[in-house]
Amino acid sequence: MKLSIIIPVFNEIDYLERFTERLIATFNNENVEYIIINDGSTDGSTQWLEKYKENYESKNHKNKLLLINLKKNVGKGFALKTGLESVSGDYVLFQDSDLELDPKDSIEMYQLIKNNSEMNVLFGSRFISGKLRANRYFINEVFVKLNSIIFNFLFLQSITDLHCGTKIITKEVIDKIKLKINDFGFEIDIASQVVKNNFTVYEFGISYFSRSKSEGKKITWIDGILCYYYLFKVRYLDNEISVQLSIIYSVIYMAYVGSYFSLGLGKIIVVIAFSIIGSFIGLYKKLFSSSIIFLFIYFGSLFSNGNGKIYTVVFGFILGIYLSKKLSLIIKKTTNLKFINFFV
Ligand SMILES: Nc1nc2c(ncn2[C@@H]2O[C@H](COP(=O)(O)OP(=O)(O)O)[C@@H](O)[C@H]2O)c(=O)[nH]1
Ligand SMILES: [Mg+2]
Repeated sequence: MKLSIIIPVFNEIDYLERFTERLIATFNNENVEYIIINDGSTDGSTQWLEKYKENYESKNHKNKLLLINLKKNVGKGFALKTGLESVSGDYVLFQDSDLELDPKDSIEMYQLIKNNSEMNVLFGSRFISGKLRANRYFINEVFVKLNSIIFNFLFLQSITDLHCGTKIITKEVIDKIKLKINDFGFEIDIASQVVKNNFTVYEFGISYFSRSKSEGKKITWIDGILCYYYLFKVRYLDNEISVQLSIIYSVIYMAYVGSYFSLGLGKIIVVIAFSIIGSFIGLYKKLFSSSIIFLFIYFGSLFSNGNGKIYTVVFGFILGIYLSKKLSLIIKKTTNLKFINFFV
């Protein structure tokens, strides 16, 4: 078994010495390869790393060290993707180079995933650890938790730390997913792809020692705002056409159904809530199933008047979900026409 460790570096001159020492000491006895992606550093990290590599190679270590110098700074996601192109191990570890996250935790994670063949994806989490932890930033913490909740809501998952840099994934999974986001949205990209491909995300508690901007932290509030676009993108834009169509279709009819309830400001809120429900129906039900649900909502609306209507509509909705599932199963069993998958 071999582990490929991908290490993004951007202007980390203050940490590189301590970081590399700790990393090598930790993984020395394992079969690993180090892939350092230096993403256009301008603070002397480049020269330091080149010298370090020379020195490392002169000592005849059994583990290979690869240094990739990118000319211009593109972003953490791009650097990690570049690193992935050179991977030759069975497992890939993403390891930040800033000592906020400890390589000692990463090797514990590696032992775990190596010894559990059913595990393909192991994410580090700073929130379930019982390990040493020093986070001095209230706002950062709130956003990490909030984004994790939004991600979980959108993908029906239960991940505790969406933005943790430490992750181990088998090469097999890496080969199945296609990463697209170049900046700090990388973590959202990888989590969403893993989940969309039906791999189970395991989590392991790791320690955390936060650093400040003046100590070198690069992530900014702009990255924070971009996260919401990325969350929307990975859930609602990066889908097959059949799913895109059913999302549009069910958002429209659910907004229409919602517009029948209450008045004024209340009405707007109801329409928004119904549209969100519609977007979920679109994600999980294709055009045929979605239409069955719509039909039953319509039937429900015929059976009563005034405020009581909501109950029969909800009943129709639930019945529609149940029957659409049954019907889809029957249709899928009785036919093997390919185009059916587009609708059912
Ligand atoms: N390649 C690359 N790495 C980056 C960039 N920005 C940050 N990093 C690296 O990504 C890791 C995490 O960066 P940091 O600013 O601490 O963000 P956080 O830990 O995600 O909050 C560190 O190892 C940085 O050197 C970038 O633009 N390119
Ligand atoms: Mg960091």
